[in-house]
This record gives sequence, structure tokens and C-alpha cells, in this order.
Amino acid sequence: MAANLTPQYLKAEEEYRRAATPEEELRWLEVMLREIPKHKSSEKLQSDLKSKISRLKKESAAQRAAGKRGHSTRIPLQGAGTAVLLGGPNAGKSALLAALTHAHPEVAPYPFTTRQPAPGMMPYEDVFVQLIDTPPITPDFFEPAMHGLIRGADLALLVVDLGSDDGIEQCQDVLNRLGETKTRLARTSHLDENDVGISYTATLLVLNKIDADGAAERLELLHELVGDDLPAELPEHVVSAEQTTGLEELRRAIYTALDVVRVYTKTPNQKASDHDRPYTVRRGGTVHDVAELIHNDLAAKLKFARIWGSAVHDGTVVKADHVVADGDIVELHE
Ligand SMILES: Nc1nc2c(ncn2[C@@H]2O[C@H](COP(=O)(O)OP(=O)(O)OP(=O)(O)O)[C@@H](O)[C@H]2O)c(=O)[nH]1
Ligand SMILES: [Mg+2]
Repeated sequence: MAANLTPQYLKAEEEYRRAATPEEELRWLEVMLREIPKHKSSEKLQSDLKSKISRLKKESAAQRAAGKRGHSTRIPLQGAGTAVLLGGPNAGKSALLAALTHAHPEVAPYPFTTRQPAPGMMPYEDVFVQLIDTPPITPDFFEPAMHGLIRGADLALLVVDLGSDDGIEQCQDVLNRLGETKTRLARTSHLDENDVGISYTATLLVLNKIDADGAAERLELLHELVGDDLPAELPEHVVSAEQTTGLEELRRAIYTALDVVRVYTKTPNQKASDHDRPYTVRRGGTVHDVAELIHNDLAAKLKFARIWGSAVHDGTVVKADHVVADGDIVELHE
């Protein structure tokens, strides 16, 4: 990618990667084109962006003429971040949602039990992470709304069924099916170097039903396939949704993968912060980002902040661009 990309460009790129509709894609591509530094090393990227923009404009004009509208199911994003559960039929996606959250999805010993994406909130220490259960992906069945869900999520959990001899192949089917689209899975979330239209979502491999007969042998077989028929780079977590084995580690891994920090706010007259309700911002986020979560106005009027935390002396006065650390208590002054 071109050097010297500005924070504004990178932010637009992140929004584009997560776009769920052609309109959203177009909007952020235009911002990317406007913000890209105009020099020799970015020429290829500039021309890629221009051709993508003109193609999308043609497509949406054609759709309008045909009276069609882009479809997407938007589940309002909540909590410190969102992880989407994916996998073949019967892998245990709904059982995992039920074990990790207070949601009560239907869990049943036959395929295609789940028909609609459904969210639940997973408690982790003093925050919540949104998990979204989804219908299965098979060579013949791929709900179109899944694209937007996967792109928009911070993390994907690819669930593999170690309780059935078909489980590994069904996982490969999911990866192959996604490989035919522009929505794919990888170790980290990013856009493709050679085709900015391809969006990768960070993924954990969740190997479920380790309690089942023959699961240990299937796990060994799976390890033999990693690197050839399965991507080597995905971190794996061996669990049993039914017996809750490995679920605490999985919870922590999900939260850690979101790469957020928790910040507690207090008002100048308050002695202690309201420790029950932290705000979460991406690691590297600033005091300004925290203020924006509270109110846009507050962010605009912010003069300075005082911080209590591990990286600073108690009550240190900082400006809006100060990078916050996990556990910081922040007092905002307008
Ligand atoms: N032994 C064992 N069985 C499990 C485990 N997790 C889920 N199951 C069983 O596997 C079957 C399928 O579970 P679901 O959670 O409905 O699977 P799903 O992936 O949501 O399936 P679809 O919605 O059809 O895609 C059910 O009979 C569950 O009881 C587990 O950890 N161990
Ligand atoms: Mg299900």
C-alpha cells in the first residue's frame, strides 16, 4: 500500500472494509479517494479507487433502474465489540451463543436450525461483547446478508464440529464458499493488498464438541490438514459448549482480539469514578475519542482532561490527543 496514508484515509478505509451496502461502499471510497496523498507511490491505488467508484455507480444506477434496492440486515452494534459465529450446519454455533451469553437460541441435533442472525451479549469482566449467531454456510446455502455481518464484525468465530466425521470438511466448505466472495477470513482484519474490494475479518477457529466420542482423533486429523487444506494462521481454541470446557479462555481470547481499552470517567466533583460502566475505545484511542462516545458536543468543546492511571501520575493534565490506557480514569473539562 502507498506510504504516508493519513489517519483520515485509514479511518475511511476501515469504514469501507466494513460497509454492508453498495451505497456505504461508494461513500467511503469517495472519502478514500479525496484523502489519499496524491503522489507517485499511490498512483495504482488511486486508479483502483477510481475504477471501483465508477463500477459501483454504474451498478447502483442499473439497480435503481430495475427498481431494486440493496439488501442488508443491520443488527445494531452494541458493547465493546462484535464477534460473529460462523460455521457449517450443526457445528454448535447456537449452543455456543447460549453458553456464552444470556440468549436462548434454538439448539437442535439437526442441520439448519438457525434461520436468522440473532445477537446475544457476552459478559466479560465489567464489559459486554456482542455475539451474533448465524444460519449455517454450506456449498449450496449462503445467506446474502452474511456479507455485511461478517465485514461489519470486529471478529469472526469459525466453529468446527469435532463431534462428526463431516465436521472438518464442512469447515473447509465454509472457507471455500467465502473464498468465492469478497468477504473472507484471516488472522487480522484488513483489505487485500492487490484488490481493495476484498475485505478480511479477523478470525478465531473454535473447535467445538471436544467431549464427543472420537473428537480427540478428529482434532489430530485437523492438525495434519492445517497448512495445506486449512489456513495455518488462525488461532485455535478447543472447547465444549455443552460441558463449558475452554469457554473462559475463549471469552478472554474474544475480548483480547477486540483490542480495546476500558476507560472510566468521572466528573470534577466526584471522588471516585463510576467503576461499573467503562467506555471502550480501540487501543491507541485518545481522550477525544472517549469524549465523542459521551457526546459530540463534549468532544468539540473539550479543553483538557485529568487522568488517573498506571501510565501517568494521578491527576495529570493532558490534551485531547492524549492516548488512553486500559483502566484509566478520565475527568473531562470543557
Ligand atoms: N457433545 C456435544 N454436543 C454439542 C456441543 N455443542 C452443541 N452440541 C450439539 O450439537 C447439535 C447442534 O447444535 P446447534 O447449536 O444447534 O448447532 P448450530 O451450529 O447452531 O446448527 P445450525 O443452526 O443448524 O447451523 C445439538 O444437538 C447440540 O446439543 C458440544 O460441545 N458437545
Ligand atoms: Mg444454530
